Amino acid sequence: MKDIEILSLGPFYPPAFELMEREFTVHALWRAKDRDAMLAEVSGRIRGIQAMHANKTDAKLMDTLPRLEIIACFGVGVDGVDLDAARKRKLIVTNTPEVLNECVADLAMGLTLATVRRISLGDRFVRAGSWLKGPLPFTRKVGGKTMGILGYGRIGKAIAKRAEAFGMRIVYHGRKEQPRVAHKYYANLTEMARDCDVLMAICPGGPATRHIVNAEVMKALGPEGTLINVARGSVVDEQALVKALADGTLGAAGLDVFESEPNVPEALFDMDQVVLQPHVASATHETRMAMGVLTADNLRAHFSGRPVLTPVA
Ligand code: NAP
Ligand code: 8YV
Repeated sequence: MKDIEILSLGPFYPPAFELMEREFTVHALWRAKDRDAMLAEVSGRIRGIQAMHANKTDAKLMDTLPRLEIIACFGVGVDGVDLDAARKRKLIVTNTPEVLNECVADLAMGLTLATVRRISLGDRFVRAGSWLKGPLPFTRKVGGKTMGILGYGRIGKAIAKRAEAFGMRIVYHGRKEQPRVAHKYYANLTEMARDCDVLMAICPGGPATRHIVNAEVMKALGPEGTLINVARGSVVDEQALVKALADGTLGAAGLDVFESEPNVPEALFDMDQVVLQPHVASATHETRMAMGVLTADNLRAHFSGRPVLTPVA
């Protein structure tokens, strides 16, 4: 397949990336000293794009690549791709669903425990020698509490399984009630936030969910409530979040994603009720390898004339 030329917009797990590079002729835009010069040189030959979620794959880029057939995303979230523009140009878009469910759910549950039980604070407390002066203040129990899942999809369901094993009750919100799901459904996110202790955001990013977790939702979650965001930074109004945490309107937050990654509001750094992660929910060797292999499998399938494995509808 070396005659097939692929434009890579962002690097993914190196061992998997090398496999893709061995198979196709890959032009890595992120390695180029002069990106415009590289694009001008290769644009007429590019038949596939490989993109990360943070790479903007818009109509303008699509129009500079006249032979483009497929956009293969490394990641399940495709909020970086202008899907309408891709559809209009009859481009195939693929992502990497399912293979990351377990690791993302592990981190989501880990963040829940770390935030509610103040595990990072306890670690800092011991290291600073503060234990010698007295005990850490009590925290809250996780079991018996309600987790409201915003986005009860593939990953949301894997999180629910874990939370139930910790004795939590599950409720969920999405655009529609799901058939054959026993958990209570809320059509209104604020109402669900009012009734739950932990609000777990794991829906897609993009314009439809931008700031869906706003000041009103945080107020409804309340001073004893915890927000966990493993979805996208855009899903949460970050300014409102900082304010709600600072004035105690919202109790605590565990965050893997941010509005302007890798920039994180500095106001969060000094807050003991906050646990921060650098967008690593899927970042294990095993899962990143599986995501990379699936990205390349989709490209291979398409260029062999077979249907891609995981098309984005
Ligand atoms: P999925 O199976 O498609 O599930 C998405 C869920 O979100 C569905 O239950 C859907 O329900 C709900 N949803 C969609 N649009 C919504 C809206 N406008 N308002 C409310 N709910 C909405 O996707 P998934 O594989 O679980 O992945 C979910 C997202 O997790 C990804 O898109 C990505 O942004 C994020 N993610 C983050 C990481 C990380 O590293 N932190 C890793 C992987 C994924 P309805 O259709 O009923 O609305
Ligand atoms: C990755 C993710 O960090 O799959 C997603 O949607 O957010 C993560 O698994 C990201 O896709 C890397 O581009």
